[in-house]
Amino acid sequence: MTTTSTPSNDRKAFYDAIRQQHMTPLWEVLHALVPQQPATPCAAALWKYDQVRPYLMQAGQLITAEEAVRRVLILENPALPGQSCITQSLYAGLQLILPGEVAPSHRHTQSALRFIVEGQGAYTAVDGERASMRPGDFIITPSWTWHDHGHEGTLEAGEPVVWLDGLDIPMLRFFDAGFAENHAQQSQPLTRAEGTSYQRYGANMLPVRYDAPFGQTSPIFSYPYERTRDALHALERQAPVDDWDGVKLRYVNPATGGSPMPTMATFMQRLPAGFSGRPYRQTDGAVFSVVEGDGSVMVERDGQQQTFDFSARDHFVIPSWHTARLSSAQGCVLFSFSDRPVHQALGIHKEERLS
Ligand code: 1HN
Repeated sequence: MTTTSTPSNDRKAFYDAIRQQHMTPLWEVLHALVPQQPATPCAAALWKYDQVRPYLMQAGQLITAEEAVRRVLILENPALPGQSCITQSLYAGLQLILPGEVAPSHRHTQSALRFIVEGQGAYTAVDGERASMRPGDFIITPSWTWHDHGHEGTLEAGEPVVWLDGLDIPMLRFFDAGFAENHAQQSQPLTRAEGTSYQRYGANMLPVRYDAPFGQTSPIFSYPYERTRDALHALERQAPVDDWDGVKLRYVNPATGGSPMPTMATFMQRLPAGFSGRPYRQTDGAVFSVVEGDGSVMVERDGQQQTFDFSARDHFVIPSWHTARLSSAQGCVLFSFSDRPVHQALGIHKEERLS
């Protein structure tokens, strides 16, 4: 933490004396503790998929999913090395599963989201029900639910499957509220047919005696891309396009209208061809996965400006209170997630739409 001035020798002697009592003077750190505006240590960053993918495949040669438990390359914020986080509150990583593999069953209090980046043939099982993974699908692992992943393809005919993991790990670490345990079996027993949850909760209807199987978390744990994509494309043709966001929808917990998980909000947006967005900033740092098409994002803070050109399967992070401006010549679709529900629950969320 920076101090505003260099303390005199008698003050320094005083600070040394009170340090023995585990005390420290507030006036040396007050400005840093209560900044005039968010002063995140995070940096904006971009991971190009064509540079990342060869390393993921190399990881596939070096270690099995079973040995690794989860074969993931963490997307570490370049300004926070060694902290396993992409923002101060969020974790992100790219996970690989190969044909025939199983990532063993476990559960933890951290909530997780999966956003499928490439490949066919893999599934995740959550609380006794499987969900097949297809590119663009958004899948949830609610807090404290058993989950394992697998790939049903064969080595000859199967393809690698890669997804983005987003977890609230840094938040649970901050609150010292993390618990975890392993399942006795590699793959948990299945108790429901695939699709049961979607039929129960995903048809704009709910069971008459709604039972909130995952507490505050959405009872739908797989949101297939096809429906989202159709909605975005139809809205682009039929409805006004927002000058900042293009066509942007948020995923919901159908039982509450709130975010799918208590700690993380998720979004999908379409930037039409020729879109040149206006600048905005928000307190919730956001992680993006590029689903289709290409574009660019201009990110600025304290007069420092960077432009990232992105294409399908690239990932980028826009930290808190960085001004962002999205554009796309050919059109694109972007998935994103952030810690917005926590800001909103605390009454501290702030957003500015600039001109
Ligand atoms: C985890 O359980 C998964 O289930 C992925 O796929 C990433 C990172 C840290 C802790 C648990 C998964 C994780 C994780």
